[in-house]
Amino acid sequence: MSGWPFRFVHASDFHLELPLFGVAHVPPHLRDKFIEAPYRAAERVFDTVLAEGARFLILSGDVINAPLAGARGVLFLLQQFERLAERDVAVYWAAGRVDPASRWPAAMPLPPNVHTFPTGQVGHFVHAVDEEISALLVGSGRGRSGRFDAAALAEVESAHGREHYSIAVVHGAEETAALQNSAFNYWALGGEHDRQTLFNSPAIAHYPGSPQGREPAEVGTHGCTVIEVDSRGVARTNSIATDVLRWQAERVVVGEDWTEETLLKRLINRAEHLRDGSGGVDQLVAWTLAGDSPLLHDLGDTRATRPLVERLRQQFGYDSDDAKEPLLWSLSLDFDTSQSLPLGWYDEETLRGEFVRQVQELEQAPREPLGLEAFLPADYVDTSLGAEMATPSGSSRGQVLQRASRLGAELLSGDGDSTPLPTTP
Ligand SMILES: [Mn+2]
Repeated sequence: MSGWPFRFVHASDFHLELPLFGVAHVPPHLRDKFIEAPYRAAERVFDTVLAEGARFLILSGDVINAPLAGARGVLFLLQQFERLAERDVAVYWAAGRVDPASRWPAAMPLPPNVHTFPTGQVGHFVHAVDEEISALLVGSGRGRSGRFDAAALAEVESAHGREHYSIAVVHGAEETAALQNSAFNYWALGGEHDRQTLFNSPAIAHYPGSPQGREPAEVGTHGCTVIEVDSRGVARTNSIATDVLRWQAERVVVGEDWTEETLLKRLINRAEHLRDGSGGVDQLVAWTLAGDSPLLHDLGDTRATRPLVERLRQQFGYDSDDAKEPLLWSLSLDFDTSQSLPLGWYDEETLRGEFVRQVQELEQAPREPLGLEAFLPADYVDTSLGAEMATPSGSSRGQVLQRASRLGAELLSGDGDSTPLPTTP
């Protein structure tokens, strides 16, 4: 086919308006990074486009909430688009949740190499280089429902014959079967912040994820995807890491005979391993201790693990003068809270029994308010923190209750109680 082979880059969910979040305390030496990381990661996406000699860049939505990001974000994108224009590289952009065209400032028109898909209807572009046709791009901005119309996209695709490598550009979700049944060669999807491939042969449906993980749950490498289409029209995808701060969740199973020293040694080993395997990227690590070990019972609650966290921070969390190693900042060291309490406790006629039964009732009634906002100083009640405490979102509500259950049961067990807190699932 004429114009083949060629390469393009697929990215989404830059969310330039959103710094890193979700931790109680950001150490001063990492504050700038928390704010700058989304911009630096996005810039690396554009670097990748140029370095890979890609013909075009696909943006599958949630690139920027312009009013929130302000002039800086808008100017940043215009500059990056300009870099691509200088090398004759096009951009195809389908809006997501936060970046409908109406939010882009009218006084700052997009350069002519940037093509946006309409919202509420399907649009298409044919990407041609030197009069050689390489790709047909069909897409639409995200509608109110958050679902896109795979059939409407497929209709436009089939109207343009088979001589193109055909790409659907959309933000949101649809039944995988509906995507599989269409004739598109590549579904360029957006809206998932972690990378995900729905299927990859013979056609491909792929979410590249955000170039930068934003919160503790977005663990692991984040980046963009390079797609290489060969002369037969067969594509190969290659993930390129662009993140500059990487969230990690590390689970350590504590051995039965471990002492605190053994634990520290293992944590240090694991931290070294993580650091050496990060490819130079700084990392933020939430540690979880699990297992059936008396040591976990001795440690009791998270207060006892603070010296361990301090030790890890001292050793891995700061720049040293001599070595140029990436940083590894330990956010927390927690116990695995998914482990259940002994069933017998739920039947006891004791304060502890009463307490765990109450927590259980709250767990079984997810709409029941927890009333935690009552513990906040008055000034905070009307803030976002107050709102989150009044109605914590799904998973954090469960976590709060599990922790409360464990900590409360532990405190109510007292020193004289010989029943150790269970540590196995
Ligand atoms: Mn998003």
